[in-house]
Amino acid sequence: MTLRFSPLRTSFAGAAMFGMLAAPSAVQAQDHSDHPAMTMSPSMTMKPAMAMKQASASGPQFKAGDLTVTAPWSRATPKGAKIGAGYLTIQNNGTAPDKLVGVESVVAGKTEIHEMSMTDGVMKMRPVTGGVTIEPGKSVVLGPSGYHLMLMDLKNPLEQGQSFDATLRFEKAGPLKVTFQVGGIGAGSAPKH
Ligand SMILES: [Cu+2]
Repeated sequence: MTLRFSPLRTSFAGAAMFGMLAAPSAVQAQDHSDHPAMTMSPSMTMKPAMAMKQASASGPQFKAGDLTVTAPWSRATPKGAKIGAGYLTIQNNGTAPDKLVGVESVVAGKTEIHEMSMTDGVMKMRPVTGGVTIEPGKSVVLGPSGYHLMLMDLKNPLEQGQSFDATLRFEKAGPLKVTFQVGGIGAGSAPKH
């Protein structure tokens, strides 16, 4: 099995228009060398062992039941932009799978769970149907190259240094209120604290 996904060689046609282009993989690898660089996506050709590697995320933590959500973050948006994205890591410390099924935030009129995937060599994003499963004992990273929360109909631009609240909805663990920290427009990972 080969690893065909290469952020450096990817045409970010879909991503660029949403201001999600600047995700220098070198920076990400440096800051998150202990993380998988991207999340599981059925359409990516990846070794399962690599994709399921345990993440040891650092940053603010929010807990609901067996789930721990670490370091929710976002990027500043250009003036007039109506779309932003939310990233975080979800760890399932329980013995049963759970699912992220939805998210709401006061900053956005509409919010969806999206995933980035390669289609014919082009990076595209699409809404996730049926939620994102977090297997017991595993982590799922929502990041610039994989699953992410799409914040649509932004009421105001997201500004660097700002934080905002959102509620994540899990199938079993229920609602969980978290706070997102907004990094720079080109941030490749969560702002440092
Ligand atoms: Cu998206």
